[in-house]
Amino acid sequence: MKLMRNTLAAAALLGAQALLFSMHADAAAADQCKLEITGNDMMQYDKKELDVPADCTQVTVTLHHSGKLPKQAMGHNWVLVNASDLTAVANAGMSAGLESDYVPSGDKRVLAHTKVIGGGEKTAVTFPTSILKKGGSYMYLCTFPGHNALMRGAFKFG
Ligand SMILES: [Cu+2]
Repeated sequence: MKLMRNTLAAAALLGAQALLFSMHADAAAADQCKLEITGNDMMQYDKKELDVPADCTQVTVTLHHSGKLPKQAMGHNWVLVNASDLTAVANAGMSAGLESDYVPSGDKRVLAHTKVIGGGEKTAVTFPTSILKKGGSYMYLCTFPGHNALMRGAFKFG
């Protein structure tokens, strides 16, 4: 019994150390690994490119909607894809509908995505950079029907 208690205590201690270590590691480049982008009522993102440094282990993208229109009329999301998949994902998203955030469920071409938001709202997505290749050619887009023609940009990692 005593042995088991000691083992548990040691495991808890190791866990705490691992947590502290990972918090510290994340803090090192935290700011550059957290990106912000805003969509508006004019069907535009405020950025044409997002850059993530190679030493980020994970990325958080926060999407803001600075407009006033509801998500049924001018909803925006943020969807990350390989550049070559952009049109296919935009088309598949259109069929998926608003209830699925215009993202086909289980679609492997979708690397990361937020939900759809309307004016005045914000949302975020966090994903590991282990799904990305350094120097790979990625793009982000809004998959609300018709928006990707204007709402797209380059996503660079490393
Ligand atoms: Cu949009």
